[in-house]
Amino acid sequence: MKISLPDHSTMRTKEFIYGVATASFQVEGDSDSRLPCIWDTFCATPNKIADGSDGHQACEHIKRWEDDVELIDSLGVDAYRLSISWPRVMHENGTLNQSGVDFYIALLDRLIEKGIKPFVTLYHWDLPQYLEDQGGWLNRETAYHFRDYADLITKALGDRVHSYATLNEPFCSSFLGYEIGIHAPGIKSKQKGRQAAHHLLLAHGLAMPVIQKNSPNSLNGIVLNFTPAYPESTSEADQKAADIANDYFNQWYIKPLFDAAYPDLLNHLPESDRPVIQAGDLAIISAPLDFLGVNFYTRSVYRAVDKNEQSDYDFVDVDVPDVARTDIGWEIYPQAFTDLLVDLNTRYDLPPVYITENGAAFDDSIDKEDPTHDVARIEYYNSHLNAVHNAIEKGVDIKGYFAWSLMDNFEWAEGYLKRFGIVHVDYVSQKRTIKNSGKAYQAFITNR
Ligand code: IFM
Repeated sequence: MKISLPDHSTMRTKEFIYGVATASFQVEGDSDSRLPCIWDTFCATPNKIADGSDGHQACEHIKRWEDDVELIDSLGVDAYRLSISWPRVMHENGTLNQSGVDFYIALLDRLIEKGIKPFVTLYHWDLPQYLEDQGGWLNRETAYHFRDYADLITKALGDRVHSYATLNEPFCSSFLGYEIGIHAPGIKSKQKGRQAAHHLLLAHGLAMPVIQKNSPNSLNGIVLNFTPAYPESTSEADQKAADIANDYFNQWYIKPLFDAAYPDLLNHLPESDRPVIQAGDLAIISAPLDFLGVNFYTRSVYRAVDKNEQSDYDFVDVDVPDVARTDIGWEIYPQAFTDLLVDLNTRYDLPPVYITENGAAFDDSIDKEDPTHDVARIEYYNSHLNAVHNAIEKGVDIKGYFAWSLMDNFEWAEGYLKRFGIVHVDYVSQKRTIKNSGKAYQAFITNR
């Protein structure tokens, strides 16, 4: 099994950027040398993480980063997407923690030496705990703290960064963290979920001009995740349910960026669930972007709520039977990737798009003899890269693709049980072994 695209595909040229991605909390470990963050607290709370694990050790990337850069280089990729740990580079008094900054400077310098373009995300969910203690993303002030952190860190990193993303997946930070509480900080409230989303987007909008000023030569933008919503049937009611879910989970995060407005759905929410939005906020949020990062994994299917049914929302998430799924239970449906990209391109005046995450969890340990035999993951990459190719053929300006993830790592509420890596990590010895999917990706990239 190998990865292949049609001969004429622009994704087979050197202009198209291929990379691998990770995030600070998921790989770094060495939590003693930084401030505590909301995920340390969440992991320390009983029954929040499937295997009761935490990020104290993770992949020991802080200790092993030099070997990890060699590993990245050996894959032949053009770029590496990483995130900066806010609690590692900032002190509580709002000044930079130079030893944390020095770690990233050394890492970025080594990547550049190897000809690997650094794509840096400034916030991949590890909010310093002291800010959560002041209300976290429910406190408007956190958006201003983010702007100040973005200002200091982008100045400190100089011209080393090829691309900055302000946030990774504000949907996850707000909906999973503050609305249904399955991610840190574990709060459950519809109003708070929407409020956190608004303050995250505000943080992004406040930081954008600062980053553009400090780092005018990098590509600066944001990374959003999308789970396209499909109706269970062709009925009008199911279509409406899917449209509402789409507005609630997807358009909510992108429409303010490009249209300076939330979906109309905002006005249909009960007053008590609506976020507080100040005059001028949407103008800040809709600051121009150099690129949009799109993360895609799966789709969802919805139906209308039955008359006699109790439901928290105006749609019901349908568990489609008998479909191919990854180990995390997500349906494998690459057509939704093409549909999504074409739909976004139709709805909005998009800047160049980078696929900043795509990949799959599979239980590689099923083959205990050789966990690197991950044919299903190669199939996933092949079908999804072809889905991206199809979107380009339909006119979407897509410039790059990042596999999630470089290596197995801490998969949030799933702990270390779900493996997304194209490199296997033995968490006891910390040995890294390139899986067959990593070899297939490497062969595909080097044969361009
Ligand atoms: O591991 C995560 C990543 O941190 C953000 N996007 C989705 C991935 C898989 O769940």
